[in-house]
Amino acid sequence: MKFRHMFALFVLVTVSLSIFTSGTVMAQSTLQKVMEERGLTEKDVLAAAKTYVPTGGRDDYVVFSSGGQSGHLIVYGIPSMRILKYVAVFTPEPWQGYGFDDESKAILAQGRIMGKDITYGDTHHPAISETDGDYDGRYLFINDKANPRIGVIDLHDFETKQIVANPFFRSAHGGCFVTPNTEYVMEASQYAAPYSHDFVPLEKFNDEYRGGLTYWKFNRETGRIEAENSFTFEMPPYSQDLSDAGKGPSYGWGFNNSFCSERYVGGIGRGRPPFEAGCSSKDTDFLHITNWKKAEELVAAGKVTKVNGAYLITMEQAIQEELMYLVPEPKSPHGCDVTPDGKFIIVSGKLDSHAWVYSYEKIMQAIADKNFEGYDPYGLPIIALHDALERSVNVGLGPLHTQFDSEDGVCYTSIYVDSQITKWNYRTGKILDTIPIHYNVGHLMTMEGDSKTPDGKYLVALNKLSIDRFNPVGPLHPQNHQLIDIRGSQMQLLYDMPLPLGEPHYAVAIRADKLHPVINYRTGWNSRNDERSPHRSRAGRERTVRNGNRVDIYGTLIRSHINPEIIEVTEGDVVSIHLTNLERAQDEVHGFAMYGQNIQLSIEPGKTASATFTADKAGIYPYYCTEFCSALHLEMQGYLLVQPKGYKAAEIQIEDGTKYTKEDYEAQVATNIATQDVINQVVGFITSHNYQDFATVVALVEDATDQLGFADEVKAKSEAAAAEGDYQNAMLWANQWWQYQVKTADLGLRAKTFLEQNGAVKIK
Ligand code: RUQ
Ligand code: CUA
Repeated sequence: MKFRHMFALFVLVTVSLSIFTSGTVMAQSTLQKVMEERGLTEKDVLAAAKTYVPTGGRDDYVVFSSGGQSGHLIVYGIPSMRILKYVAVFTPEPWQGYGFDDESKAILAQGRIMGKDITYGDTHHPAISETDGDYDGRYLFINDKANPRIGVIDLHDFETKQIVANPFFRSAHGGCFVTPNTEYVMEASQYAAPYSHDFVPLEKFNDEYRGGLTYWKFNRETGRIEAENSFTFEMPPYSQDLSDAGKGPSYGWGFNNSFCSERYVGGIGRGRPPFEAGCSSKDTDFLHITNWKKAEELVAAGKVTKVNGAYLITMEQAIQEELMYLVPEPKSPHGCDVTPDGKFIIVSGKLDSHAWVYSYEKIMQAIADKNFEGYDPYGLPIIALHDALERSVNVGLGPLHTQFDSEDGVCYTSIYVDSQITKWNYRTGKILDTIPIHYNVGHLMTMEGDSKTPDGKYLVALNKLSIDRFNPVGPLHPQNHQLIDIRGSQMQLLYDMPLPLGEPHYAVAIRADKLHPVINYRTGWNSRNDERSPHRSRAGRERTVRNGNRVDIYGTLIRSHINPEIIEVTEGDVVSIHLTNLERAQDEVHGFAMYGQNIQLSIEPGKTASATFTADKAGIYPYYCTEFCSALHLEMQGYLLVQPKGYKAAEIQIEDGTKYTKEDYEAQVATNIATQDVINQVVGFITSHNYQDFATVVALVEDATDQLGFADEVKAKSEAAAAEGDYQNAMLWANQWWQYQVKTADLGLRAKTFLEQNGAVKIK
């Protein structure tokens, strides 16, 4: 700590003022005043300038970070470090309605373990889909270590589409890592357990407990994992740890490090030394090397049998077919990172100070020569360390993970015990730079840093502890992501970002221009499975269908009303409310919350979402829209009336609280006519410009046209009532006519502003 303070002081006094010599004297003095007032150094200001994204600006990279135990995914931008979204994966998330609408409940149900709902996840490693070894921005995968599951997120809308649970494992740490064309998603087990779901005593650990590595088959067309075409390598009960897929020359192979190859079973309570003692007593563990390409051919040829309903390549078969090999790894290793050129695999010795660089070429040579130093207790061939190793490099005490720079050979390793990042060259073994980190760093991430062509530029240290960094908020501190500039020869710390969610183990960063998410859905869309919803409805087609005690309500949402506004059911009915958002305009989301039923939906433009519940208690249940969607958002409301069994409706009519006259009606009509003039002017502006070239505006115009159509319908109703001298209803319908006009004008003005700001040209 002392050293770090001195270092900061040193920088403070030595950095020259030269960077501020340009610009006006005025600006300079203002800047200096702010610096004085806030106690900022020039180094601080430079760091701020490197991370600041001016209002309205966008980030160059988008990060997908594990949300740790929250079971979510955290999305943020670089260099600004602004959080953009949490994507719910394994855990309900109310804002997005995830785990509240029937559609997403079905996704979460895919992740049940032995029939139980698991509503958290211990997420560790997100992976972006790849094409030819580069991030393609289409899909994202993330694992749950505690309950071996994988979530599949489609980046066209940033929603979770699928959860698969591993048929063999009881925990899975070494996922998700994808093969270069996302043929497979790798998931390795961690804590060995019997493959059967039965009780097997610990005494049978060596014989019946197993580790393993699953290659989940991914179908790019459907965007789903195909459990039926996936296969698992049975592995010894060593704790398989992290994985990575070969690329370039090593394409077709996968690599996993491991620890506790001692196969030690602790038991403090039984008087035995704990796991940690027995699991780190040997000098070496094993790097597992698997040939997935050849395994895939065996599966296709029908040579692999299914266990627990899934393909299992037994160790016996792997040995026979020459699919799996081991190489010793020193010192309770961690990390397993294939270099961008696919020629080397870097594993760190967690309990010493070396990173071990294995040569793929040497490994293949040993395999070709059948040059093995022996066999493990299960008969797996072991390649001698000196036959596989390219070099070992002293990078600092407790090295963990390695990421890569755009510059050939340059890489960065997180050093847990020494709390630093070491920049070094895996081709020469030279140490290039180090930077201290606050405090223990786990993973680290460079931009597109585990793809075939890393961008480098920035590095984020994902720190395990954040003592002294932020305003205190109690014993549980936020997590800390530290942004480091790696563009120069020396690394420079720019920014600390507190993350108040879980332990975000790993993150991946993709160039922002590779992501092309949609802004709305086709009307009537089930976003959770990406199909048209059978429960969709359209304007004017809202209806209630009763079948015994089942009631289905097919409703719609549009600024600023929910249709239906009154729902009547009988105590004991099973009620499904299906709501379609009729809007198309960007960000015009409606929510739907109801008293006492644990219902909160998020219905984005075009989406259809459903909520099913039993109306088990008679009573009055207000519901409303939860997004401030328009000036009359608070009026976007309704009542569910749960009537007691045998209830007879009263004969009385609803009496309006306010009475209207002919004069009220005429005044409203005058307002409406004036409003129509404004609309006409806006429409004139839009149609005289090339608005068709702007998808955002086209969507706004479509919504506006809808609203104007509704205005015409109720205008007719208003006039009909007036013709009969019913000024009460004439006035109410005239007011609704005006509401539609206001929404039309609002949409039109948004479209006009957009055109003005985005350089639309006059065409007529
Ligand atoms: S690993 S503890 Cu990613 Cu360093 Cu999970
Ligand atoms: Cu819709 Cu508020």
